[in-house]
Amino acid sequence: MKIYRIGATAFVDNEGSYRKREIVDWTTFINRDGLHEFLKKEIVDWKETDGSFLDLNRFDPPIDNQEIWAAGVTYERSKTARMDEAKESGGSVFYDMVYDAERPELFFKATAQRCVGSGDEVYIRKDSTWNVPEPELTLLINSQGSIEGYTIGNDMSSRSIEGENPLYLPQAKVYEKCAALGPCIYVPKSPIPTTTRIYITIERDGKTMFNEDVAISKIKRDFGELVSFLFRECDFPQGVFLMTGTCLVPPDDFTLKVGDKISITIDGIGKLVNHVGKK
Ligand code: DO4
Ligand code: MG
Repeated sequence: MKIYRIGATAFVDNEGSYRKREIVDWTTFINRDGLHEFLKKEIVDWKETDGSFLDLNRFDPPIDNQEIWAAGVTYERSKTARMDEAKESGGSVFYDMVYDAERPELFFKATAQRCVGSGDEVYIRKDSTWNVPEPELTLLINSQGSIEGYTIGNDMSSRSIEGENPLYLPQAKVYEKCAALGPCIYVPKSPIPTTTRIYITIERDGKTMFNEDVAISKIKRDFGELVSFLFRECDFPQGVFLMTGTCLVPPDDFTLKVGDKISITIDGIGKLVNHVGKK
């Protein structure tokens, strides 16, 4: 089942049959144990609709007041890219260490206010010379620490700022429109399969600049392990979204430009599309 949010209305796609209803409190709606089972029963009373809403090219991010966190250096490709970018600053060693350490890298990525949905613009920092999207499978975790759904995340990043000094990570990662989530929350009956693939395409003036894909089985860490570290000393009364890290890194001579189109697809979930805009 997939939940899309358009304004105050939730649309549920239940394997090709569609229902909709106005949702007064999005947090109460998504933050629960057994979201899949709940939805199955709940939507019986919702209004039937057709699938034409899927033709819209904009969806609200499926978030209310949850925090967005991110895991880093969870794939080998992320480790090597960051070791290269931090060579001059002497920061490479930290990426190497964290990849093998027991404690994963977890960082605060965004408030809902800094997050956009599919069809919205994301921004790049004006004080950054090297900017990339990071396509990441994103977990919806409820307040009890249980993974209830999945969405697509874009962890927009400044590689020049991050490379200058690893201590600049919050500035490389957190700024206006630095995160995108969507187009929906995928709520399967069982955990997403490890054969699931993530695909990214970056287009400029209709020309493909970067196109790659990877299976999530390449991840070094278990999702349960990431969640358990995240919940160690933090409570999330409304639930939380956790981006699980990137494995798809454009070549070092590539940087995003205003107008670029970023399309991220994840099997089973759908496609998150954003253009790079300007503040
Ligand atoms: O350590 C820097 C950020 C890592 C990250 O965002 C990722 O691996 O996806
Ligand atoms: Mg990332």
